Amino acid sequence: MLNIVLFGPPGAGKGTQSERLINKYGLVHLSTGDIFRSNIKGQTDLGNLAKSYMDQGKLVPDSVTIDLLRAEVLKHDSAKGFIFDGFPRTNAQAKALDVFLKSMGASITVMLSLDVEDEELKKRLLKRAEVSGRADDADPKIIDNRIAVYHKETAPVKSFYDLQDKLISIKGMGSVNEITERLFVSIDAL
Ligand code: B4P
Repeated sequence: MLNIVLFGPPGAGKGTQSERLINKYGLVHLSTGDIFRSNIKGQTDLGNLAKSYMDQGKLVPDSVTIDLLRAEVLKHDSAKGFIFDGFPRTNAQAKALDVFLKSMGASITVMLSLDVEDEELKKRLLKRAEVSGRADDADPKIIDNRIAVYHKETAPVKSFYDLQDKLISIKGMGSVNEITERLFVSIDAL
């Protein structure tokens, strides 16, 4: 199995690049952000809970997110592999994912971490707000909070994979095509 953690700050291009990777490598794309947004749209209990955190730029609690992710993986028992987009976002999520994959006789192959400067992230998210209707993209203060939460709670997850020799940092500045090419080169060299 090829199991990729596509990692990076909010607006780094995880969702954008995931679309291209699934086409080339035939992987199942699991985006916790997308799953939360579809629950918000359907006004489910999970959606209402997630919205109360996402609208403030906070992370949804680990207990909820980990259970959700496990359930999604189990829906795809014949998958060639997964792209985990936006998960894990905390060390607790990373540990839980390792334990869960091990129970299935699998593991993470690589973490591809997109490095993008904070000012560029803010520009991208404000631009997306013009079309996305996402409350968490529209307010510069909430964007600042998402970036601060990333540096404090999420960036440490890189060390978790670095210690396992699975971290590859990718320059996430430049055109979408240039970044896709860098990702393809790294994956093809695995
Ligand atoms: P996510 O849905 O994961 O999304 P994201 O961080 O906003 O963005 P992503 O990196 O995917 O950006 P994209 O490609 O779209 O998270 C949203 C929220 O959900 C979190 O804040 C949190 O509250 C919650 N959540 C999700 N997972 C969680 C977890 N595991 N635990 C707890 N909470 C969780 O790119 C952004 C924009 O930039 C797009 O408009 C795109 O077109 C543009 N763009 C991309 N690449 C570009 C490039 N190279 N140049 C110019 N623009 C580019």
